[in-house]
Amino acid sequence: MLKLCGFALSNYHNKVKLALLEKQVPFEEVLIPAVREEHLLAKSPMGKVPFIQTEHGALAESQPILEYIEANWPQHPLLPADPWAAAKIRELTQFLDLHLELTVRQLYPQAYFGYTLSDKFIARVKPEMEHAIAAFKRLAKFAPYVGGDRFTMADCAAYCHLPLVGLTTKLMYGEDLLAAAGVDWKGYIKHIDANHPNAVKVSADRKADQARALSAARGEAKG
Ligand SMILES: N[C@@H](CCC(=O)N[C@@H](CS)C(=O)NCC(=O)O)C(=O)O
Repeated sequence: MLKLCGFALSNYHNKVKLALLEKQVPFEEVLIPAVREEHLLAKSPMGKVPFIQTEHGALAESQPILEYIEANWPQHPLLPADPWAAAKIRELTQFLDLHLELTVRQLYPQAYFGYTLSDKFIARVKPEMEHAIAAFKRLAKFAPYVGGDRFTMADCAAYCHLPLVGLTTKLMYGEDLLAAAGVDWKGYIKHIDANHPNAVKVSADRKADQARALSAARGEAKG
């Protein structure tokens, strides 16, 4: 059986977990707090979660993992059948990971893990965030799903990343930059929660893991 390895606080772990649950792919969740040891680095060379273990071997990076799952288990598709429509969903999914999440991630060390970033650095990230959010608004549909009228892999990413963008910018700039740009991400999350019990489960597992993961990370920050 496929194994999903990582920890429940991770938005990328949860992106894959939500996809597996929505597609009803049987899997075992193997909770590991970090990827440091050699045998784990052999499976996820950047030391990141999630990675999956399959009959063929290990695979890291959430997006190729989602693509593999979609190709191998076509039931409950997370991509439209039409190649152009599918490419647009992939574009949005990559946009969420690469531009929104990776940009806001630069702020996590101070927002959540007890590190101090320079004021100059924090100020520099703000226009990067605003630029990415303005661009995201041009792509996202929220009709009612992020890519249109169906739940897709873009929702797996959006459901896990958008709250982090909103909450982190609120913590760091005193203002939720997503909401300030007119993105009703809270309404979106409510809609997903109301219609996708699997998402509610992913969130509940994340909340349960929060205390453990944050205290471990803060311990590391103090050295
Ligand atoms: N591009 C990766 C990003 C994964 C990622 O950043 N994972 C974080 C948790 S959300 C992680 O493993 N952080 C621990 C570390 O970097 O040591 C993916 O899509 O899977």
